[in-house]
This record gives sequence, C-alpha cells and structure tokens, in this order.
Amino acid sequence: MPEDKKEKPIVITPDEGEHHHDHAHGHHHGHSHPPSSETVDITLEENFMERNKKLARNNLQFFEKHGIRTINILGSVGSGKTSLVEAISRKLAHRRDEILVIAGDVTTTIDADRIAQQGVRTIQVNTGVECHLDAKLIQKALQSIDLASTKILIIENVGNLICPADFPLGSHLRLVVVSVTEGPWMIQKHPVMFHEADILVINKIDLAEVMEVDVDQLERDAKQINPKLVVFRTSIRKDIGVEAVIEHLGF
Ligand SMILES: Nc1nc2c(ncn2[C@@H]2O[C@H](COP(=O)(O)OP(=O)(O)OP(=O)(O)O)[C@@H](O)[C@H]2O)c(=O)[nH]1
Ligand SMILES: [Mg+2]
Repeated sequence: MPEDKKEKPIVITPDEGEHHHDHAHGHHHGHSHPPSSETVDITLEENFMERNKKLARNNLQFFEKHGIRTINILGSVGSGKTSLVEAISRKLAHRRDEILVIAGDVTTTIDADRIAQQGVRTIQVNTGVECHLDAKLIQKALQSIDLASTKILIIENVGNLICPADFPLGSHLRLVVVSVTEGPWMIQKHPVMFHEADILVINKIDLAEVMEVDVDQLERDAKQINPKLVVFRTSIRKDIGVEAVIEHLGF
C-alpha cells in the first residue's frame, strides 16, 4: 500500500445525551455537560467513591482486629482468577477451615461452585448490573457467616480490568491476574489497574509461544506503570509458579 494511502483510526466519543446518569460509578466521562448538571454529576460520584473508601477502611480495621489476612484478586475475564483460588485452596488443603472465599460475579454461581469443591467455605456475591464488587457488598457477605475460624479471606472480583480498580474493598493486598491470551497490550491499556496493584500474576505462560506474546515485555510494561509491583509468571494449568505466589502472600 502506498505511504499516502495509510489511514488513521476514526475516534468516536459519546454524544451529548447518549450517556446514562442513573449509575454511580467512578467513570471519568469524556464528554461535557452544561455546568449545572456536570456539578451534580461529579458531586454524586465523588460522594459515592468517598463512601466506598470509608467502608473499605472499616473493613480493613475489622480484618486487622480479627486477624484475617485478605487479598483482592482482580483481572480480566478468563485470565485464571478462579483457577488461582482453586490452586491455593488445594495447596493449603490442610488449612481449609481457615480459608473463606468470596466470589464476585455478575450472575451465576459457577466460580463459587468450583471453589467450594476444594472444600473451602465460599460466598458468591452477584453484582447484578454492576461490573465490580464494593466494600459494602463485602461487609454484607461477611455478616452472613461465622468468621470464628477464618484467617485467610480471598476475594475474587468481577472479571474486568477497568471498574474494579476504582473500588478498594479493604484488603491487605491487591493481586491482578492477566494471561498471555489477552494479547500484548492489555497492561499498557489499563494503567490504573496496575498502578493500584501490589502483585501481578502473568498466567498461561504455557500458551505464550503460540500466542506470540513476549512475557518479558508484559513485565516491563507493568513495571513501568508501577515499579513496586511484584511479578510472578505462572501456568496454573501446569502447576508452574503457584507456590511462589502463595509464599509471597504470606499465608
Ligand atoms: N492453558 C492454560 N489455561 C488456563 C490456565 N489457567 C487457567 N486456564 C483456563 O482458562 C479458563 C478460565 O479460567 P478461570 O480460572 O475460570 O478464569 P477467571 O479469571 O476466573 O474467569 P472469570 O471469573 O470468568 O473472569 C479455564 O478454562 C481455565 O482452565 C493456564 O495457566 N494455562
Ligand atoms: Mg472466575
């Protein structure tokens, strides 16, 4: 193709009136409103986010008081979050009474059913229309169970690299699972998620070659966004690297 025939991508932004305001997410809208409605919109969203942060702080205090180590597992749809929870539960089978898992999903109990097969107590939280868990839902889930023996709480967030990043739950650690099957750009495209995380698990390395994805480059992308990230490479399917993750989690 001749040089002058190269095309640039067409960029489309939402039109006025196209966006619905009946939700209360922390999205940053790429469009403008008349000043009055903009003010109301931002105030509502900031209050909502602040309220979640406060509830997350309460949750953390609760976990500290009861000696419950809590991790929030985030990541794209199908990256291997449930597989990781299953593997941890299997490897810590001797401590299964100490483990509680909260599985967040829009609908269905598929993940919770899978995890429960490992013999750990599991709570499924269905978020309905919401694309993330929030601190209030965690609080509510914890009220539904006797926590006496619980020392480890593993929360699997809704599969998504965008909205869950804005909603702290009060966990000690945030762990993001990505997989090479998501292609080479998913980290660069979702900096907020990686900026807020403590641990990155790059999963499905058994498929890296066929996907032609450079795992070293993924790691460099992540470290550029957040130099403090601790990175692990795993194939949960082939049981590679999972024990190092567990060791780091300090369970
Ligand atoms: N080849 C390969 N497949 C894997 C690996 N880890 C997980 N899978 C497969 O990937 C699929 C999705 O894994 P899940 O653990 O359900 O992913 P998830 O992140 O919990 O997915 P959602 O909860 O739906 O967002 C399953 O078929 C897993 O068996 C891996 O290391 N290698
Ligand atoms: Mg899952």
